[in-house]
Amino acid sequence: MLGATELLDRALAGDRRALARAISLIERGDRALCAGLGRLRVRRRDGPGAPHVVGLTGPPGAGKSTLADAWIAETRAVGLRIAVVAVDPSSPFSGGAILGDRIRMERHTGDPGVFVRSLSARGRVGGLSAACAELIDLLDAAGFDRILVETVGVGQSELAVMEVADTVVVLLTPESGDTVQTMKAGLLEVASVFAVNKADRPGAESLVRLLAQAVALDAGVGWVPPVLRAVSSNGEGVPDLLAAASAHLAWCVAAGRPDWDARRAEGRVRQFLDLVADEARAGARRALVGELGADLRAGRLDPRAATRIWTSS
Ligand SMILES: Nc1nc2c(ncn2[C@@H]2O[C@H](COP(=O)(O)OP(=O)(O)OP(=O)(O)O)[C@@H](O)[C@H]2O)c(=O)[nH]1
Ligand SMILES: [Mg+2]
Repeated sequence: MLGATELLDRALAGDRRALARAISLIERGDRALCAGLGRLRVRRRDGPGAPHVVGLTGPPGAGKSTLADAWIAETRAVGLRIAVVAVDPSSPFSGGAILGDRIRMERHTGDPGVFVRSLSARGRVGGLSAACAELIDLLDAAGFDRILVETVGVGQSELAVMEVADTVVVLLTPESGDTVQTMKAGLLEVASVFAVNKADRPGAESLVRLLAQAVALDAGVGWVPPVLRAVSSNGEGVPDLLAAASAHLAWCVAAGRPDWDARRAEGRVRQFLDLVADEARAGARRALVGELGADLRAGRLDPRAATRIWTSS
């Protein structure tokens, strides 16, 4: 077995199997490997853009993976290297959606400028946002120019993952009208760009209007998210989405990066909290093999009392 340092060296030198293995270790929160990540030359620490990290979020089946596939093609057409991370927030009991993603992006396998990988956080309570931030550091150090992070839904865990992105594309479909009504504030908070996908179906125009109105009402002095339409399955509108994402990045830089810095700051705080949760869980597991565990199992201690004893020890 390779040590963490050698594994990372190989991954950075372009060895894909080493990269895949390193990512598996990140998923498990391997201490030696994650410590090694801290020593990498991560370009993003100096500012946004290299690599440009784009979060792609939206309801199940909105066409995120289809868009990611088209995004890869556009990016390769201009010679840039791109990595796609499909974050799998499902519990180990309900997983499985990822296989479809793999198959969908299969036409790019064999292209050394493309790397596609799913990420789950099995065994890490702190979960996905810390693992995702660590993975992005690794892909950054490995020299990818663009990193696309696909997550399903627009809830708390997805927001956490989105804090690692420079630019967030919220992908909706003509069927998403109700979601937009109920989640309007949350969507506006997270979106850098709105994309109404499946614009080949009826109802796209009215959703575009609804979103445009919501954006206009919310518009302040900062970045105003454009509302675009796309048909990811045939690539229509995809170049405009890439252009809008690049424009958002350029705005972040030109405006003294207020948006970018705020996201990064929240992301760092959340990553810290996640890592503390991981550590606490590991510590508590160790405590279970001793007297505390025996008393808990025998019913001499209730879980809350055991928690008090463990946290004060
Ligand atoms: N008509 C139409 N169908 C589309 C379009 N984009 C994607 N689809 C189809 O929508 C279905 C779901 O697409 P995916 O790309 O898997 O969607 P997803 O958002 O990644 O789904 P999850 O990862 O499961 O949340 C597939 O059958 C696609 O072929 C589009 O622009 N128009
Ligand atoms: Mg998908």
